[in-house]
Amino acid sequence: MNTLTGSLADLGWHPYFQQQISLEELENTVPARVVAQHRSELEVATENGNHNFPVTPSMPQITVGDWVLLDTTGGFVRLLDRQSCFRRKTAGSQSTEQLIAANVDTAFIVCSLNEDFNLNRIERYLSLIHDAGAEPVVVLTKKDLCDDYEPYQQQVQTLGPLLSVIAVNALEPAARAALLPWCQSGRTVVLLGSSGTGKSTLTNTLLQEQKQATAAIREDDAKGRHTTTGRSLLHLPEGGMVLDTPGMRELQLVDMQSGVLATFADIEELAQQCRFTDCQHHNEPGCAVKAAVESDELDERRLTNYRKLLREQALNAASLAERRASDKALGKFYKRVMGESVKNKRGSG
Ligand SMILES: Nc1nc2c(ncn2[C@@H]2O[C@H](COP(=O)(O)OP(=O)(O)O)[C@@H](O)[C@H]2O)c(=O)[nH]1
Ligand SMILES: [Mg+2]
Ligand SMILES: [Zn+2]
Repeated sequence: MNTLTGSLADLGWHPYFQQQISLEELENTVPARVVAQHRSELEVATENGNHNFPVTPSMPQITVGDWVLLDTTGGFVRLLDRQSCFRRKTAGSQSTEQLIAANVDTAFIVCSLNEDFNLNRIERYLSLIHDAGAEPVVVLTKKDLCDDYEPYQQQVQTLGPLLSVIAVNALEPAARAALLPWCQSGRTVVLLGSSGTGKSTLTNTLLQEQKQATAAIREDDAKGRHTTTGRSLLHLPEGGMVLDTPGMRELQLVDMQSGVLATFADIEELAQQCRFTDCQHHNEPGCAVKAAVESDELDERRLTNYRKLLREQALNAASLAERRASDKALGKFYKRVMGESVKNKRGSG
């Protein structure tokens, strides 16, 4: 195995990816990181600079942050297994899942210290991040517009004793200093959060450059406008990479029971002490979860949200499975019809 060069490592190349490459591939292919999605092309970064290659129907679903192998002419060879992957159910009733980003080390949950502040929403993002396999950091923005931010910070901290919670003014260089530990060389960060919370502002502060368009907030409803459209991985001066995302209005969880359970590990632990192993924590005798709510050890809001997110992900997982099954059946049908038409052509020809 060859040693990691500085620039590949800078792009986020880890032994995890190196291990997936055969000796033959090592000689005949080039690793490339997907840094942007254009209309019908993917932009990749390699040790020898960036270039684009076209997306074809035979390719697997590829997203920003993915590692791919290219042949010597720059053609797609294969997608490498992901170390982490962010997915969500697409907006609307259609049961399809969308990949948001891959191979991300840290996700900043960006939430402003105004009307946007919402513990339920933070728990939703935590579930997504735990499921993806990344480390969450809660970044509370607009500290300068908040009279007393500490109570908010403490509320977020109740979601997990080990959770990093940082309050910043995203417009100030101090925000950059506070977030630098997660932005070192070879690390990849994604910014998640509602529109108008300051993700693009933070990105610019981290880049020390006004690269991302930001929106002035409408004072009346504390909501920003959608200004970030494309998604691309940007290089930070420190060597890390950052992905700004547009606000996702409807962040539906999909098939991520493990993410929800990890986010609510405290409830899972309490549930171990319930008298019945299948306790639903409603009115069963000997319910340790209900007892914790009554003694104020557990926030009732948290229990309610835990139930809601579990239900939602189960529902979405089921509709997605149904969709996958019907896609598969449709695929088989097409294959059969196509096969028959080929046979017919042969027969008539
Ligand atoms: N005062 C103040 N304004 C902020 C802060 N963070 C963001 N903003 C403003 O909030 C608006 C929305 O920010 P933007 O970065 O576009 O949000 P995004 O939709 O999450 O990318 C912009 O006008 C920013 O200048 C902050 O910490 N303090
Ligand atoms: Mg933005
Ligand atoms: Zn119980």
